Amino acid sequence: MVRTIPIIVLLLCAGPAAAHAEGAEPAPAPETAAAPSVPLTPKSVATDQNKDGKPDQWEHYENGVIARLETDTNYDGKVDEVAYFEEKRLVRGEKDIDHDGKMDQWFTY
Ligand SMILES: [Ca+2]
Ligand SMILES: [Ca+2]
Repeated sequence: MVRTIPIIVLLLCAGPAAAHAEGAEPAPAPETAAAPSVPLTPKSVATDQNKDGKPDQWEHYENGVIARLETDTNYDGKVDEVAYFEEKRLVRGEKDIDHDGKMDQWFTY
């Protein structure tokens, strides 16, 4: 599942380049002065931090901005740390210290 993400990103990146490469005519000048450059940010990104083939960190984005970061700190497949962001700033967090699946520590920043 993790492995599909880089491929998707790759395809997204390859899109405009490929179109440009096969274009018979030069790229048309932008009709509107400044087309807004929309960052190609996925809704979520899973990362395998300990390289065991299973994701253990998940970044969740809203409107292209990080909103939540979930981490499986003991690599048992369950999220035991969640960090919440507002406008890219860490505002609060939760922690499952004894890894029983229930959060038992809460932080505000
Ligand atoms: Ca892992
Ligand atoms: Ca865990």
